[in-house]
Amino acid sequence: MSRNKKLVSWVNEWSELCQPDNVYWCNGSEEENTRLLNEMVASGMAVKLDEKKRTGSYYFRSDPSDVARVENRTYICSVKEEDAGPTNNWADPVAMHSTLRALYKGSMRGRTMYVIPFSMGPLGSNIAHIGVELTDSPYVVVNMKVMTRMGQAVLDILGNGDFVPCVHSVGAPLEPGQKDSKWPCAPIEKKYIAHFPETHEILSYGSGYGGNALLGKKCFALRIATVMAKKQGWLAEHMLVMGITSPQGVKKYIAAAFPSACGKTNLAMLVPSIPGWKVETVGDDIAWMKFGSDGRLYAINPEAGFFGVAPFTSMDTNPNAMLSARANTMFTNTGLTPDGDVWWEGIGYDAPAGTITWTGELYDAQSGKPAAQPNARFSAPASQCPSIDKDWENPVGVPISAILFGGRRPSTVPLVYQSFDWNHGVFIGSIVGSEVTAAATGLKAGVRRDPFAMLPFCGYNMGDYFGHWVKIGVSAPDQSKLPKIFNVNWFRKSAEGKFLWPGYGDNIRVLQWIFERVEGKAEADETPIGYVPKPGSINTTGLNGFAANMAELLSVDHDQWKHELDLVREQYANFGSTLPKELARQIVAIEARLN
Ligand code: SAT
Ligand code: MN
Repeated sequence: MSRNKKLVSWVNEWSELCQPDNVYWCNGSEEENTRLLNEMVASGMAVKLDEKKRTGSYYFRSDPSDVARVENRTYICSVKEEDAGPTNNWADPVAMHSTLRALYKGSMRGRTMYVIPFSMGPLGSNIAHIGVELTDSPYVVVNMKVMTRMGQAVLDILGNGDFVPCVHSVGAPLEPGQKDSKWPCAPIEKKYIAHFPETHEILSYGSGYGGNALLGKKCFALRIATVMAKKQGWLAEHMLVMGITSPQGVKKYIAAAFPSACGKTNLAMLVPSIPGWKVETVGDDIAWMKFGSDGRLYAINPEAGFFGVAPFTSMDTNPNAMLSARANTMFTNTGLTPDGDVWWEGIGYDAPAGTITWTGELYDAQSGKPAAQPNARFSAPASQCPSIDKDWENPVGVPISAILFGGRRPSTVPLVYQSFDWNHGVFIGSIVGSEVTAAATGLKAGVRRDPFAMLPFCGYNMGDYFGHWVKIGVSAPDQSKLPKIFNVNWFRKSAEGKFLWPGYGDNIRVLQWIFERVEGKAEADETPIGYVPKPGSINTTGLNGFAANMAELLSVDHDQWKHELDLVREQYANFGSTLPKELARQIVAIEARLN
């Protein structure tokens, strides 16, 4: 319990509306966690994995309709529609409140309402913020325990202070005597993930899965936090944070944003292919950044765990993620082996006979039906990651020397280039995108833009968000200490459609160039689009066949870039008058340099 009057009356108000059988305040203890897990095993919602193979780990299968975030049911409910901007679904806050209140009425009948106090960021850090989530899902409680710092310690720090109010219900009340389903949830047309930027409130209804239900993650640490950050002059970003140490023992931290399916978790935990270099992990998904008293930009990872995609994670592609998930991990929608372990496509070995799929059928490799849902996840404590950085919980954060953007671009975009200055870097962030083929997705072929990899995660008008980035550059206490901004593209292909760059551990070679640029050492050519490595300035020792591709990897084709700028103009037109003039000017300047 808490003496925080606002908190207590808010909990009372919601329990009166949702009518749970009980209200339980989570203390965050091991005993509490074990009891909830045992209850879920008893009810059939969870399977305890083999204690020797996966100590303290559990397996869950979601309803087949509830496997990912639901962007078309995700709303920004600002008072004014234009404050949500052209890239968000807007809904009127008063109307959304009344729709949701009708749904929440009695929605927790037959269930317990859990009160989860949680901190995004190390307890007591001045970059951290506190939220409280009400939920009727014990699955959410045990996952929040992995993904955040939660429980009594958070209430102690909160005192009478302010918190971000988060309400979650799976939207499946139980009538007396009614048997619960293994994964209760509501049908898609009743799912709502609603954010209220003016009051910082989050209301989530109908889904039990990931970012729809673990409200500290995308809902708070990105959508609501972007709103707080704009007001307060800091940055809430969809970025990994990693430390890189050179063979000389010099260490620098970088933050990096990529759209989904570009290997962000793999990069955060990279195992370098060249001797002497070391990579350490601060976070794999979200960064909160504020200027420190020395004028540098400091980042914390607001999360305490990794909510990683399981399929195609293996000891080859990401040993550090595999080792993070070897114990005390929650698995959702992977396959389940007969000896009490998990299995997924691309894990690096064949499925043992008798493996059961995420839909509960016997796995048959010939059937074409995967054992793991493609978005199957592991929630693993970050502290278990072999590459975890010693300062990952430092309340001060880590000083950021460089910011990277990137996407999947088979053509046009070189392996790496550096912006001329901060605003040019903001431009680079604003045009991030991945190329999609019509065949693969049923969408229009072309570059799907995902500015700053924040398209589904910015809680306000994206044009104003660009403006906030411009302002951060202007308001920096010391311009010379701003991080340098780069774009990387591991996915460039030859005319024959072959990848020109090996990726994975060899990406350290590009990080080395970036590291040396920050030190003022590595050489670059000034091109119309930015500073591109001089031939020979990227370490290709031991790269074998790929070394011959360097010229093509680093080439800047003027015609392709003129076309790119036409596409950027189209993209920018959506933002109307909210597009900062500093960005519009970038197009003009690059075009002039191309001619
Ligand atoms: O389900 S989450 O939003 O937490 C994960 C993701 O979409 O990247
Ligand atoms: Mn993410």
